[in-house]
Amino acid sequence: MSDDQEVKIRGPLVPVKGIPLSEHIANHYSNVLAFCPDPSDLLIATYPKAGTTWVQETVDLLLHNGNIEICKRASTPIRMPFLENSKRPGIPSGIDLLKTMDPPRVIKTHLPFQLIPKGFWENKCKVIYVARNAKDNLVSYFHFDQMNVTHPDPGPWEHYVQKFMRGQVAWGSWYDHVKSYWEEREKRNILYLFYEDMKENPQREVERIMRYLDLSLPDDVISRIVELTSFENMKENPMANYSFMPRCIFDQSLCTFMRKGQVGDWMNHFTPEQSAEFDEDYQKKMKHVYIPFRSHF
Ligand code: PPS
Repeated sequence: MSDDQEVKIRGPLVPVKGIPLSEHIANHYSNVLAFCPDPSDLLIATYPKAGTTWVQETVDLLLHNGNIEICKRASTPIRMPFLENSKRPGIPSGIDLLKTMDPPRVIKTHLPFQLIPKGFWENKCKVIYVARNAKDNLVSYFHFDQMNVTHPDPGPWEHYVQKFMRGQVAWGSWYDHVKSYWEEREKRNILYLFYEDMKENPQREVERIMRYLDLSLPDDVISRIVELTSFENMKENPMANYSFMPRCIFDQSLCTFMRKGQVGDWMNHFTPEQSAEFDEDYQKKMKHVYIPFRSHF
């Protein structure tokens, strides 16, 4: 069977321990669960569309002293394997790729806390979690689900808002995801970042990541990393902008992966009525925990 034939267009979501995942990921989850990381491995965990690629690029540059040529050695998912992803055209499964790499490795995941292989916690791996305010995250996911033709069709905007609120999208409920890592962050030494903080003051956030990784880089290198990881520069970087993904997975003629990179784009999508309904539902779902999200500056 060729790689192309393995890709199911608009495939269904299949629950794993109650979390809806793409079928190809759900079918291979037992391999993921059996994965045991090295204590030196770093996990970058996010709900989809929260700023994963941005933090991945930042971390890779920090680990390579801001050297962009080294960071262009391969595309993002080859440099930093996507833990739960199965084999895709031109990209081995995350697990197979990890077997070819020596620790320390940087690993991406969208799995909620309860689906993470427990070796990450037993081995006290460092974990960076990035969260993005719910409304912008939803807007970004809506566009992504149009462009990622392996995900279920997002349908019209007003239906998608309801699906997101019910957690009926790949990797499940945004609310449960952000809460699960928030509640564990101190016990597990998780660095919990916000997309909005990175937009507001990228220098400060790059330095936070640097300190978490026990690195110490001079100011000019930090400034260079901030510049190299700007939205504009990453949009033009073929190793970070997912232009390498075949059209049978990401059809970027529908929407580019590097779409807008803004805080507050939700205001261009939600009607006042939708926003009010969303906020009321949000208060109920988030009432037991305060996470300092900002949906505009
Ligand atoms: S994925 O598919 O889950 O890994 O996507 P992810 O990388 O988490 O999120 C993609 C969104 O992040 C935006 N992005 C950035 N914003 C600001 N600065 C930089 N450097 C940057 N890189 C990626 C990207 O544009 C997506 O957001 P939207 O709102 O759709 O533009």
